[in-house]
Amino acid sequence: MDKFRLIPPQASTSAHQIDWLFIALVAIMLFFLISVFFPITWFAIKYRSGSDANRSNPSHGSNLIEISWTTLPIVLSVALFSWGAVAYYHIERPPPNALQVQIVGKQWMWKLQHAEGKREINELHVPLGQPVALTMTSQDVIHSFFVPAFRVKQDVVPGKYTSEWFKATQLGEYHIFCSQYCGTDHSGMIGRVVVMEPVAYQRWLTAGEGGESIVVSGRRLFLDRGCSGCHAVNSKFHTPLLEGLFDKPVPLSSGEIVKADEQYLRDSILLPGKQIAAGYDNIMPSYAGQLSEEEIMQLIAYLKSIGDKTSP
Ligand code: HEC
Ligand SMILES: [Cu+2]
Repeated sequence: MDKFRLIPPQASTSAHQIDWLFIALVAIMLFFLISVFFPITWFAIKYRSGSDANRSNPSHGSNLIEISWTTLPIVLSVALFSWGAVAYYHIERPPPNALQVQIVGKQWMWKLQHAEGKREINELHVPLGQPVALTMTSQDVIHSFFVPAFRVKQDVVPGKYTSEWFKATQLGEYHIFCSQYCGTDHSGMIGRVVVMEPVAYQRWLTAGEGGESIVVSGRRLFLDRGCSGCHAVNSKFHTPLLEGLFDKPVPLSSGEIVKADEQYLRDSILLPGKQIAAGYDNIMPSYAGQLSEEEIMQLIAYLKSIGDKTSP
């Protein structure tokens, strides 16, 4: 890891894709750099003031040149756009069977929790050859989760969930950087990804103080923080049931219809007055400042887990 190299190791499925795109961009740029700057230099010398170059019969335009320098860049840029769009589509959409890891960035460390409950700081253990999806947020300023060897980099923004995913293809340890300047110790906000054999990963995951899974922690919070008292069939308040809610369309009192994604659930808990479910009163208290980012993620994981059940 300490020797000098131009390109980081290619340790994930998207690494080759990104590198080829990058190499193609550099090659095209070099081609145009050479084909423009060599002639400029050559003509500047040939037609310098006082030289006896032949200046009779200057060119007054050429359709061939006009057409080709219009169409060639169009074809090239559309091709590059399509290539980039395909790569982006691939990078932005985790496969459905991906392992879930929750990440909270803060000045100046990464706090991570695996779905099974295992927690880590500045380290991320993952199994070889399995897709891993990260859901990330920040509890203070904007950070960015960057693993050069996997070619993934994504801003981590307070008040918002962002995600990225990768599938590691090589055993080993790789750098994690924060790639968004975030204050005094930004440069110390580094860590490592450890790619393990799946069997070793399972052993690691279940070793030591296992703790409870994220969904179980979320369920405990749901009971302890009084959510369950209101959001129940026999509640004394008129409240929506949360079973079957996740990923479904929700009609709002404003007439809008939004999808109950993670961001919607988050806002419902912290800013209940922002989007009111149609047919209900704005009586839900805000939990802003009362739950840590980790706890909010756990609650959401719980709401997602009961989200599969069909609506009552
Ligand atoms: C005082 C009763 C009360 C408590 C306590 C309460 N809620 Fe609510 N909640 C409501 C009501 C009423 C609504 C519907 C109005 C609205 O959208 O704000 C609602 C809406 C929601 C929604 C959006 C539901 C939808 O169908 O769009 C979510 C998600 C939610 N609550 C989660 C929670 C969680 C998680 C907790 C605990 C941290 C909690 N609530 C605590 C009363 C409550
Ligand atoms: Cu940072």
